[in-house]
Amino acid sequence: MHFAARGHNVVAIDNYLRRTIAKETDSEPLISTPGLPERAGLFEEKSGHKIETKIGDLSDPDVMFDIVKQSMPDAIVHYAEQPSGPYSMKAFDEARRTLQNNLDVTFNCIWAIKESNPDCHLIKLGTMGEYGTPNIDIEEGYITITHNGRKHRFLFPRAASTLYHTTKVLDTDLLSFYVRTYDLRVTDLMQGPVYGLSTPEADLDPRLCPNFHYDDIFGTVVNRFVVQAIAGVPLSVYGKGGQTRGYLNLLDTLQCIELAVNEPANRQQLRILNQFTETFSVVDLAQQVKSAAKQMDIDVTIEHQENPRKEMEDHYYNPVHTGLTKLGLKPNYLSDDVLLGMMKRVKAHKDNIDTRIINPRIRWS
Ligand code: USQ
Repeated sequence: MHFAARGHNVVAIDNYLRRTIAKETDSEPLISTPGLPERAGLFEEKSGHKIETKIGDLSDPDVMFDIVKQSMPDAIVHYAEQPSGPYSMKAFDEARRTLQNNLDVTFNCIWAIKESNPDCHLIKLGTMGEYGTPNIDIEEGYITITHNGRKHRFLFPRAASTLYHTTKVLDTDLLSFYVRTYDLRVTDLMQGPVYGLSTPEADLDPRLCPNFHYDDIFGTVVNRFVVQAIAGVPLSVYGKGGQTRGYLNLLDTLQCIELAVNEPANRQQLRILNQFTETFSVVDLAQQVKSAAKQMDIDVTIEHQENPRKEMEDHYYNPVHTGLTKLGLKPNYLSDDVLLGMMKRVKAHKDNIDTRIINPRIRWS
């Protein structure tokens, strides 16, 4: 919708994998939305902008090759991955589905571009979680190492903490290999946890709302805390809450993708951009949600729960994020006003909140 509203010709393809998993795991979003063709129709009615839609599974090479050949895009935004860390840690079937889907789609996409549209710029959604939480500054994709008196530039070391994040590490290696070998144009966006449910296009009609999850499987922590505040349940800080991540507003996600599309990567090297606007710890986030909720006369409690994940709860975290700023990113930071806006919107759908899907149902061990 963001690109169509800016005059681009957009083709969107989906196989409803996330929707299917959400149904299978009782993790329905707060606001239910119609399928892709219905949403595109609604958007056209409201805005006058057309989006062509297709339902198909891009992990099937025929589907991928056909759509790339038919539409010959200038850019492909690849969002077609199973995006939940907890889901990928559930059991063998979920792990296998995540690994196969994510790597197959990336692999097919690379080959479709290489074979039929080598000028196409691929924008691949990676994750800041690829880097993990090392005890040194995190660079933007690459690091120069001096060893025995000689220097070389390498991909920054990766150490993910879920299988899902590990599939993105593997994607990065695949992309790096194919860019080096076949001179493709690829940008890998290392995105942090996203929050928000409002964009100018999505706000045209409630049925155009982005997927807003608050469950333990698909819900990211800011969205979860906002819903927990409205539902009157304690904010679920996992462990000590010193886990620090780089966050960004949904509006900034859209800006970043647009900036990447408008200035394509060159062919010599995989372009890696760290995509977040600010860092904070889970405890600091919980405090901010608590104080914003007070302005709505909601008294929030914060509860440190046993951490279902295996991750550092107290660590150094200093990632570089200058690439997107240089391309023109204007951040929308997490202010009390942003939180209040989210809370008001969630409050209007309070009756939909199912408190049974808030507590962690999946543990790493
Ligand atoms: N956390 C809590 N309480 C909660 C939920 C989460 O303390 O109720 C903590 C987690 O333990 C973690 C941090 O908050 O330390 C962030 O968790 P999250 O669930 O918001 O994000 P994560 O699982 O890391 O994954 C999300 C998206 C994923 C994306 C990633 C970016 O689901 O698709 O890749 O954010 S990043 O985290 O930078 O890798």
